[in-house]
Amino acid sequence: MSQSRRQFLKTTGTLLAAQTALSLCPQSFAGEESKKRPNILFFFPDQHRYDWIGATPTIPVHTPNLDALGLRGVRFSRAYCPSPLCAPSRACIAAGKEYDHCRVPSNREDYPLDQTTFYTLLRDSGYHVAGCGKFDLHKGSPTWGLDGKHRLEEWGFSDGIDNAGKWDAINSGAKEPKDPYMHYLRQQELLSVHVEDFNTRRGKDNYCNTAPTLLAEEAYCDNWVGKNGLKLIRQSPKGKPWFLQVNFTGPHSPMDITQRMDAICRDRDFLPPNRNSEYDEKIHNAIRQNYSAMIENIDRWLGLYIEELIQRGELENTLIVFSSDHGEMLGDHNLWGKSKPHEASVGVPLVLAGPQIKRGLVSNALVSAMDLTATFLEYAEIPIPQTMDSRSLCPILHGKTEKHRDVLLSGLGNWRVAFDGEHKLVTGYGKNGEDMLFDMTKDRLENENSAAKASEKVKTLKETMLKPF
Ligand SMILES: [Ca+2]
Repeated sequence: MSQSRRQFLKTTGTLLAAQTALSLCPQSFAGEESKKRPNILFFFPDQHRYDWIGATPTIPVHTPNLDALGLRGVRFSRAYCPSPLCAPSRACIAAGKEYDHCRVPSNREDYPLDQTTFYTLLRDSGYHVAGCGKFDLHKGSPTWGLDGKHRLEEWGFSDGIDNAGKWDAINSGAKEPKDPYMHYLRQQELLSVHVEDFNTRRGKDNYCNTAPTLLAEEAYCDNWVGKNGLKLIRQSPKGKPWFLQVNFTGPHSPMDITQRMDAICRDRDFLPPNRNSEYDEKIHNAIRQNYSAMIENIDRWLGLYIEELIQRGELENTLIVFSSDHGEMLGDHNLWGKSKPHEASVGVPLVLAGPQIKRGLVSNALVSAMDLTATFLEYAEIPIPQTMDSRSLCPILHGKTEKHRDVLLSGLGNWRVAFDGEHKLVTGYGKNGEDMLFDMTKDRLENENSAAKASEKVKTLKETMLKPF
């Protein structure tokens, strides 16, 4: 028999075997088919506000790898988180549900395990589901284990390393490490160096401490997280598509950066925050330099991961996603951190590139980071459960439509946001909880409350809000 004939029979045999396996498997995920489904790489930094990306001309933060990802794919200019706080935001994405449906109203609750996560759905369908960095799905009763594997299986992961966020690591493990990062620092004899450094960054003015940490480059948390993620990709089993979520702990406060990062961020001048009366411009500029340095370090890791995908020959068949759990006020309106209904707090960066995705598209559709859940499921060829609020971004990503949601919702505690693309209504916020309405077509900085002048609009937007669960 000729070589080509033998080859042909071998191939046909393999195909027939695969077809038989597929016909026996109702979901068509078994055998050869699973190889075709894309890998998914989800970069998920903590507290990265929507406008701090290279594409914003007025902010001198340099994110060449994220910019390049946007040119290879779609960048959303109006992406929002479902709730601007760690645990609720991450839970909403895990569940594919709006804040009022997700049953994680604050950082005090654990993720309810009777509510399926998309991680579980991916794993059950044959994906190797991995994650590293801070997961924050168990903020109510955190337990990581020194190997970071305590809760991973029940959330739906196949592998991973769950570490504490910046302050949880210190508050839980300053004396006796409780999570894998502090455990690593102790092994390196750097635990006290890190604890002492963070003790200088406490209190109301903690953002003002912009001095670099004494930790070596490789011991800095986000670099340790980045390395863990690469390891997880390399450990993924052959023949299965993989999913990896990299939950960086930065650019969350405090403003700790390494000496390398310090050396490259001091030459840039930022505009001061909007309506801030707290510190002088020099202090604001230094804070902003550190924030930009943390973002740029994560962008550097994005470049290293893309390099890894190229080396593995997997770039074309990997869906790459970059977003964040919420933003950072960074001094706007005299506010810092998150938990607020303002754009800087609820707005997040969102860039996707990968199979079938349009190249170089900037979409101004209203989208929620919670819509990633259905997007991941659609890429994995898994039916989207009807109980989910998440709506796949694929129609926009594949150039089939320009519109997504009529109204975008977000909320936390007593306040709620409903935004129709022109007007943004905030209810229940602040001491008096009075309605606030902003015309986002000309006031994205939210300086003028026009609720009193537009009662009809307020009423219409109120009707779109959900009843709490
Ligand atoms: Ca967070």
